[in-house]
Amino acid sequence: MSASDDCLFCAIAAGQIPSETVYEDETTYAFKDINPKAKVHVLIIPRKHYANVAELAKDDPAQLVHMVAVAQGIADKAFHGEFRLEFNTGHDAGQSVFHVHAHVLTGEVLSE
Ligand code: D5M
Repeated sequence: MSASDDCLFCAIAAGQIPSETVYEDETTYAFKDINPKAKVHVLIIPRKHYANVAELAKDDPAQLVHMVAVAQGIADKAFHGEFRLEFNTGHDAGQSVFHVHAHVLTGEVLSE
C-alpha cells in the first residue's frame, strides 16, 4: 500500500512534521505520543502506510513482529521490560489516525 499524501503519520515518519523521536531504523519510526496516557507513551509506526494492524499483519507480518521487538527495547530501557501494547483498529474502537500505530505504555505500574 502506498503512502497517503494527507496522512499525518506518513508526514511524521518522513520528518515533514516534527515529533520527539524515541527510535528509528530503515522501516520503523517511534515517537512520543502528544497526549500521553502513561509516564512513557510511545507510538511505533512502519514507515510504509497501512491503515491498521489487520492490514499490516496480512501484508507484512515481519514488520509487525519487528514492531513488537522495538516495543520490548523501549520497555527494557524505561521499565524493566514490562509494557502494554495497544492497536486501536477502526473508528469505533478509538482509532483516530488511520496509519497503523502501536501504543506502547510503560515507565510506571499501570492500572487495569
Ligand atoms: O491514536 C492516535 C494517537 O496519536 C493519539 O494518542 C494522539 C497521537 N497523536 C496525534 N497527533 C500526534 C502528533 N502530531 N504527534 C504525536 N502524537 C500524536 P489512536 O489509536 O488513533 O486514537
